[in-house]
Amino acid sequence: MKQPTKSRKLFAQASAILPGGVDSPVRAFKSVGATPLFVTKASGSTLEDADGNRYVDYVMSWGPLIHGHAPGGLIKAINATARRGTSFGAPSPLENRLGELVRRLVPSMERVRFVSSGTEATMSAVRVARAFTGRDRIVKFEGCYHGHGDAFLVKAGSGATTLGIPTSPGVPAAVAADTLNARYNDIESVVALFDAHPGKVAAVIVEPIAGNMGVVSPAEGFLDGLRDLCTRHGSVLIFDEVISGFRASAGGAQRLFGITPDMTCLGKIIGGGLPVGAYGGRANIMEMVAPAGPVYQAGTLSGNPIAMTAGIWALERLSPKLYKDMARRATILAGGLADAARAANVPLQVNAFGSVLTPFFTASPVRDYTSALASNTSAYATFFRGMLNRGIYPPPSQFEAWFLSAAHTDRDVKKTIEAAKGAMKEVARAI
Ligand code: KE4
Repeated sequence: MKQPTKSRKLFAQASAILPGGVDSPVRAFKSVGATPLFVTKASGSTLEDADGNRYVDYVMSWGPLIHGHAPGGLIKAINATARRGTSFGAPSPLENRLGELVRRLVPSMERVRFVSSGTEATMSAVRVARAFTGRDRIVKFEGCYHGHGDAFLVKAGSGATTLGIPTSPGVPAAVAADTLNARYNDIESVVALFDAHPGKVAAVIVEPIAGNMGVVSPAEGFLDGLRDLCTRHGSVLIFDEVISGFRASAGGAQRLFGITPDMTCLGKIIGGGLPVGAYGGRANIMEMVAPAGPVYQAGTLSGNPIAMTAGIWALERLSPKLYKDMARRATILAGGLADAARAANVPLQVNAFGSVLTPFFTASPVRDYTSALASNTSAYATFFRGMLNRGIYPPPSQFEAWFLSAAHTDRDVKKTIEAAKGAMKEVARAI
């Protein structure tokens, strides 16, 4: 690999323009002790940086690129739409088309509203749930991340945890007071909150498969328990499927687990790599949203035709074979990482679910935020740098998910496992 000279120069320049030199904190490589690589192009499963180094990519834009980087058909479809106009600020048939696709794949979403990010989707869903129930409190889970809306930046996961600011300054105490944190996979902690705040909980928002403390699967009965509690207390159950939507299955985690939330938030894959988020759910809840109802939410580029085109292209190509192939490769990769750690005598737990996985540098199983936080983040940083030097690009944080795609090959996985054998030896020397 060539020295990242150009990336270093670009980062110095960016740091004088953008706070921390990036437009999203987790990209800054702050927790992995390296200079962020400036990417100039990508194709399939490969990223290329400004210095011409190529990597097998497991960030995949943090999840949207289930079909890989820049598939030919997607580029063609986007070009065709762009030639007819890039943004109308008016309804277009493309929104109907993507809306129909979403409803077919996620039938619980009887009505859908498109926005431009996962954050907009979750913020709006919570506002609607509060209006629908006339209540203010929300229950979320320590270590889950629902975007950067004020209500969610209380013990939040993803970059907030990576940077050690799970509860962000700037969130008014009054707002934080309405956010109640429970423990993931601990239904009793949710019962306790409902008991302590009778008749006050508007919604429970949960990542049905957690991805933002690293990958943590729901324990047996956990999601069913949330469904029962919300039904019993008249609270809205919101599945934040920004990661798991169209990723865990074509119908998301809710189809896989057979649980129907009242509302669902989507992002990432729904835009095929372009900015699209969506929220939706039961018609009688979504009819609250302006202009059908009184709850205001709007967006200049919501339903943007080019973004809709990319989303339609991505969702029309979700097939059983796609999920089977990705899961098979993810299982081989998870096993290879575990074997490499064992051979180097490095404590490692690998959590995997379908096409996502996280190697946690800890000896005990990771089932929630507390056990995830027990991971040795400096070991992860050493591992990350070792993988980068061997042409593999994992997420620059212990508390994120690795994503596979249709573009990842057996050869990619083999190369990654080989690289991990070397990187794990470096970890063993460092810890
Ligand atoms: P965006 O606003 O970043 O599109 O979506 C927010 C969001 C909401 N819900 C879940 C479950 C999410 O994972 C996210 C965003 N995920 C992070 C990565 N874990 C985005 C990467 C970043 O912040 O740069």
